[in-house]
Amino acid sequence: MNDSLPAVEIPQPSPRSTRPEILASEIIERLTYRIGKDAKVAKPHDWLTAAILVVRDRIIDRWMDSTRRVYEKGDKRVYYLSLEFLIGRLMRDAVSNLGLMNELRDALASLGVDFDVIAGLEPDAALGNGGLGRLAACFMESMATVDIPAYGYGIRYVHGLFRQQMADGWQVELPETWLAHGNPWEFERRESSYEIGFGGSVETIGGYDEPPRYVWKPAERVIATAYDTPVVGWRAQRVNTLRLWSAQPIDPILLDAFNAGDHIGALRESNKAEALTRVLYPADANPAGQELRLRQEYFFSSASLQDILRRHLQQYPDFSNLPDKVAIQLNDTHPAVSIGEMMRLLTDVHGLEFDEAWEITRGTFSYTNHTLLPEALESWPVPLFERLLPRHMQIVYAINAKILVEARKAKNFSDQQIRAISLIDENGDRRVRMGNLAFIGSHSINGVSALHTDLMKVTVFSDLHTLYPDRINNKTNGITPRRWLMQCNPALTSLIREAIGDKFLDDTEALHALDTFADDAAFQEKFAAVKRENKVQLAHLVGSRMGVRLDPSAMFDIQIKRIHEYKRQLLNIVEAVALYDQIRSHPELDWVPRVKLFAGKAAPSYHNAKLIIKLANDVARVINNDPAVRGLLKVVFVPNYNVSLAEVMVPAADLSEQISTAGMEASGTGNMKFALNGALTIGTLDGANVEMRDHVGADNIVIFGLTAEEVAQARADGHEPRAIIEKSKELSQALDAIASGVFSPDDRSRFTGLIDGIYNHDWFMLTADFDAYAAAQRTVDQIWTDPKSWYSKTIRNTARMGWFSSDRTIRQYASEIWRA
Ligand code: B1N
Repeated sequence: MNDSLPAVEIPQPSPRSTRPEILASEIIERLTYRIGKDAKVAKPHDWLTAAILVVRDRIIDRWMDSTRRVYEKGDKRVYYLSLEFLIGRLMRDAVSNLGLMNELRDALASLGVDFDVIAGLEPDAALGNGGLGRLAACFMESMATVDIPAYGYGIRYVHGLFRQQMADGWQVELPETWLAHGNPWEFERRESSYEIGFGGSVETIGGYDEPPRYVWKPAERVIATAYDTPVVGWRAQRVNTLRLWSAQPIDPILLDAFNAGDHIGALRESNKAEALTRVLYPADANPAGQELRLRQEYFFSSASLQDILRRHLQQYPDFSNLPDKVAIQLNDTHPAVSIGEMMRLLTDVHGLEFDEAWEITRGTFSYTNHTLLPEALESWPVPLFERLLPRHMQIVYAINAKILVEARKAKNFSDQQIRAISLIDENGDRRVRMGNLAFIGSHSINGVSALHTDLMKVTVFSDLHTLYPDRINNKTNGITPRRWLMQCNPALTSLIREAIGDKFLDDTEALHALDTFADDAAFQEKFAAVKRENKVQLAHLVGSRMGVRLDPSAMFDIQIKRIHEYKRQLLNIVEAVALYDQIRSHPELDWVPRVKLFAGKAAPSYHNAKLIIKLANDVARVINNDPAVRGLLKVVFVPNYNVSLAEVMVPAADLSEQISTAGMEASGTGNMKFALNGALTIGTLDGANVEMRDHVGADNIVIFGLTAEEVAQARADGHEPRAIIEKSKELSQALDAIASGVFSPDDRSRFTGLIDGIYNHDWFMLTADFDAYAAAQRTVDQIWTDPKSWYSKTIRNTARMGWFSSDRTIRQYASEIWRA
């Protein structure tokens, strides 16, 4: 949205009606005049587009009003910079937050169209990999809900996260084409275009009797063009903007070359520019260290900063008040080069002195860390960084000199401490450390759960924490209760409203009132009926997509998230194999019928993750077809996990698997979604699980395994998996079965490497936690066999998860970091 106000009074359009008759007639109008289709021949897709266009008009009124308000009041603006926004579908969210659901349903019904059918056709906007990107999407919705003037900045990838297909149980990646039918939610903003440079050289001007000036002469340039999507808050009090950048060439075609017959060469520049924003890197807490990735990071950082500074100068004379009017949150280190870009723009372009620019920069930026995994901490080889961004390299050295001198003088830092806080990693090939840059350039550095924040202080950032002891703080993640309760679980939402009224719709912590119903037999019955109906729906989905029949009276035990060794899907699979052995050797026992459901994508280059998917599928085939199991255990790997699939699986879960090696999952947010929807959690004391236990009560969550401290101790003492395996009969049988090819008769050695890794080092402590995990699963079985106890616990989960609303998280960011 353009924030400048016209000088003359322009009449405003009258706000749009929300009456179903009017909605219906407008839908027909859009269908005819915007899409060019006669209602008689319109396809479901056309109806969807027409409906979105009508909904969009209702958003625009609020959108303009929100933009105007922040300008007039001179409010501080918050900018959330993220390489990922994992949004999913937008229609249900927008309609529900506008309060238009019943009206639109009626309008469509009067035209013979089913809202749910067309809503199901909308493609997911999957511009993210997993938790980090989904958190950004939840935050955007919550910032609009709690009325914070905020802009999300990111990249408009032509291809979001790949589509996962199964070929004989192996993951195959296919391109995803969410823009194929156009995107009615976005507005291209040609007027908001910026030039972005790469490479070239830096000229120094002056320097005798005045401070030198630096002029970067990039060798390559591309244009960044903005596409805006409105983000509607709950009850539409505020509509914010998600601004995504698309790369375009400066010259779409080199006509001279084309005319001279070089048809491919004529398009080379153009292709190179457009390649910048073509695909999302499919990396989740994995390294993505290619040059194109750094180009993407700089491209969107530079475009966003130019836009932010332009908007500021439209309203204020200079940048001295920037930290009072602008807060920029870096979502992990992916946009950390923004700190260098801010320094370049303030000094080279706007003429500020280095020290003044540095104060402004640090006052404006704050940084969220999302992982401690060493392989995910970004760093770039100095030669690459210097070649692509020569001026930024100089700025990095200048910042480094300033900080290291300060540390040495003021804090008497040792050589070892200096090496640790330096922006340049000197161990081996020299690299620019983006985490240290983000830390040093920010006034606030936050972790995403209490445990993760504590660990940040004693691991990666321990020396920087000594230097700046007031900067690290915690902001435990949250989830938006609109998408993750009200929209994905309407039946539970209605049941809660019947029981405790509507207050929780605006204040999620009001769910506490449900506590008094936890042991109420009549309420338990209704709660169980809602869960069962959600399970029936998931069973339909699995049946129609995969041809596998699920019994909704079995326990639905679900682990859905990216596939990663630290998340330990393998622990879950090995336990399934052990259980399979037990069921066959003790057919006389009362086994609890279970369905173990998995879903998740593996990074295409992550060999073991892909092997784990294959193992889940191989194990599923054997167990599901063995008559000796008598249907007591089923294993299902549901392909192509995405936000929309999560919206069906989360409400249908009885048991939520949150079993990462303690100390390794920064927070997790799926854990919160399940518990809010009335699942019991089986989990380790990792990430936000720790705080979930504090909120729901230790009796209402099943915790097992080593603590983060014990894991660190075990590793320091020299963990010996082989000795542990030998002591556990169940574990050794299960591992041997997998390693020897019981589940892979077509290739008996398929999993030997995977299992050897567990025998030889077991970095993720599967063996150390196996017995405790298996025992915890039998505890879960016991609770399940007493439905009164089961529902008493799961109702208390729903009642006590209100604190994990992202509205709470955002309020904490606003008051403690942004001061907005
Ligand atoms: O961020 C989520 C947390 O809830 C998860 O625990 C955490 O694993 C996740 C590089 C990442 N950390 N780091 C990433 C994503 C993409 C990439 O290229 C790292 N994702 C997380 C939200 O706080």
